[in-house]
Amino acid sequence: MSEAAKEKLAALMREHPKPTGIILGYGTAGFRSRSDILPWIMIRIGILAALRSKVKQACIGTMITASHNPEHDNGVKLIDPHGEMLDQSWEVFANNLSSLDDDVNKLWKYLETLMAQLNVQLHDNAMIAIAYDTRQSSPLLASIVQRAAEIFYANVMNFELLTTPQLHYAVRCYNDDGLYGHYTEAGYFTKLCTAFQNLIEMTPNTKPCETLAVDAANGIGAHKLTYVNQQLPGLLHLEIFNDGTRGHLNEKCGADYVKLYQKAPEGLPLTNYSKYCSIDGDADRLVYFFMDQNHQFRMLDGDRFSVLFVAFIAKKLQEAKLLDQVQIGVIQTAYANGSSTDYIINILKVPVACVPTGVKHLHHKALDYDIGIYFEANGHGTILFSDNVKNKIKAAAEDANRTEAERLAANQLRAFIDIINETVGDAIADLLATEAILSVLNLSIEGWLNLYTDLPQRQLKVPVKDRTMIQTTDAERRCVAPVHLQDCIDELVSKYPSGRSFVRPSGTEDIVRVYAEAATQEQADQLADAVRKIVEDMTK
Ligand code: 16G
Ligand code: ZN
Repeated sequence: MSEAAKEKLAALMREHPKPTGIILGYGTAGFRSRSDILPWIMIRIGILAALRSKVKQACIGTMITASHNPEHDNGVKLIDPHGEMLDQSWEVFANNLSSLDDDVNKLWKYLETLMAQLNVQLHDNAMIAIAYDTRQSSPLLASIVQRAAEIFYANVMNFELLTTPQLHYAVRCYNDDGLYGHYTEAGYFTKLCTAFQNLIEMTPNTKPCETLAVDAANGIGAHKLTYVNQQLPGLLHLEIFNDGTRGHLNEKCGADYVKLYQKAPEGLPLTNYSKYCSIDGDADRLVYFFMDQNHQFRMLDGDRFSVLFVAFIAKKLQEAKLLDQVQIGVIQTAYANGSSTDYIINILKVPVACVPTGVKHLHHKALDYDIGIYFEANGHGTILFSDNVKNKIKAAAEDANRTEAERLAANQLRAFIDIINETVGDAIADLLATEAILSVLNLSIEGWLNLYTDLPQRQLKVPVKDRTMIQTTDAERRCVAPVHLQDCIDELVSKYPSGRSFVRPSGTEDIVRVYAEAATQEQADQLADAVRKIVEDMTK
């Protein structure tokens, strides 16, 4: 391999040395840490992105963000050719590169072996798309990724400020030769907003969208949502708060804060609007909320989007006379409120699959259906439509032998599909989809909330000596270690009407999480507390 490339790499490593003793693993959120200790890992990520691109002969995305974490954190993750998350088999290469110290000869030797194994050459073409959120540390980290990738002969497109889902979308479009849309930011907004406009305008008697107050978490979404207002005058109006001009990123605001503390964010007036939503720092999570007649805070989380989206899709498939030809499925995790699962199975008659926590598990399972709808309770989710179902809907919309009502329903579905960002959960796309459905179904936010009543629930964090002592099975719903822990949980749960509880080790923090739900809040709290005590006892 080229000595010149190796020398450039050595120079870059000297500029951004790896701090001694640091260990960073590529997890569900990629590499994430305090931003000041991240520059060295950006060198490794830039190289890995270039190699992945050479192997796949496609553009690979590199998103720099720490999502809902505080401003001083940052992170990076790779995006695969179809806009999905990096294939799990490559996480080990990421971890190997991360564990290597700053010895350019050793690193180079590892890379030579890896390239031989992957059957690629230093000079092979590569294309990388980089973007970042609003954190101060982001531009520097992006420039390091770029320089490292260029040493490995990658062409780099730096989109600079984008939401995470916008970059996923751009990568998909770029590699699909425009079939999914145009890969620029203008292409993204044109696709989503045109589809929104079409859906509203083709539907008779829609309910006008009331102004939606948005808590933008002082992050990237604040900049981007202004395009929605520009593109949909008279159709949708967003009043944007926490736009980064005053408050700090994700501080006492944003979707994660609202979901976790089950309370309204700071920084917006709670009396002036009929409905509100919060997105997170990189705009891939969304939750809605409003103040009810008794001035109580009411939240609509990820489970509610699943229910709303599946209700709309099933209704339109039925109207288009396509329902019996299409397999719909909803994918949830153990955190989904039991009432939402019951409603989807028993009222909407749609099957529900449960998978372990983490977007990659939900996304993967959603591929099993013609239409796979997935949301984590935290507000991250999207819908996957198979090519087969897209073709069926298109054919129905254009079939002159069908009634006007059938064709309208098929056309509504076609427009709806184009609002959705199928690559990954997208707060902007999910917001547009939600507003469109509420308008088309003539549903108020109270009407949406009243579809079913959540079971009261409680979540606790339990610090333990070693969280790996807890091992789970059955999509994290049951414990297999320590022995007898599950028996004890079962016994406790049996004492509570509508009781359910599970424990799992966190993948992102050094704690064990306890979840409990029951018929009343008091009972959910009691059950959670009782389970916490057993966990503490059994992990001493
Ligand atoms: C990560 C996951 C998220 C999951 C959360 C659980 C992705 C992109 N993100 O943020 O889906 O809900 O971890 O965290 O997969 P926990 O393991 O600490 O409960
Ligand atoms: Zn996020």
